[in-house]
Amino acid sequence: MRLLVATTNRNKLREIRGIMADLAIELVGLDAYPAIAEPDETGSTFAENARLKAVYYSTRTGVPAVAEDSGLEIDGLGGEPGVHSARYGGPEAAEYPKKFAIIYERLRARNAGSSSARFVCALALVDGPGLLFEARGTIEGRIADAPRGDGGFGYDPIFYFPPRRLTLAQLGEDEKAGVSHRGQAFRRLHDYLRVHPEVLRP
Ligand code: ITT
Repeated sequence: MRLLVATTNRNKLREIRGIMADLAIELVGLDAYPAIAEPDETGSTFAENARLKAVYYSTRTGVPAVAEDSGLEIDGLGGEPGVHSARYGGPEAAEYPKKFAIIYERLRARNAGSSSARFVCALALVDGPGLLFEARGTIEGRIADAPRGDGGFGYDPIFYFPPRRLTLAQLGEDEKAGVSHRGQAFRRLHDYLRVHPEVLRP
């Protein structure tokens, strides 16, 4: 059984492979389909974008696909960067330290200091245009007073997780997956596929 993990983000792919490792499913990455251009993520919610990406890749490859859309919601910034997390700050802020600087500056301007925040992950499993399964995961925390840690990726260094008194970038990969938004959503998919393997056509 094959399942296309439809993400261009290598860090996500590594985390997802770790979570799904014990299932007898061949997980194929998008590097197997280099000719397919990325879709525009035009949805206004994480769930819409996850569905859009999964259907886009599954209909072009003929393989069942799972896609996820994720991001950081900062309450002190009205939920920003949200669905715009990957491109927050525009092309001049392609590097994450620049995105962090923008966030700290905007939080200071609003006197919002160490705002509460959460990571959200929505995933969609599809076969062609047909939706098979959806799941969502969230992790609650705060914006750290300064970036810390060099594990993980993206916004992990500025996401302080109170139960561990560390940022997500200071947790090991397995430890992060055990508590993270993506870990929660993909464990739900894992449990669904363990019970319903027949939805992935051989
Ligand atoms: P695909 O759309 O191809 O999956 P992408 O990186 O563009 O890859 P998204 O549009 O879902 O993915 O953007 C998610 C962004 O949210 C990601 O690039 C990070 O900036 C942030 N993000 C999501 N999960 C994260 C995590 O676990 N740790 C840190 N940052 C995360």
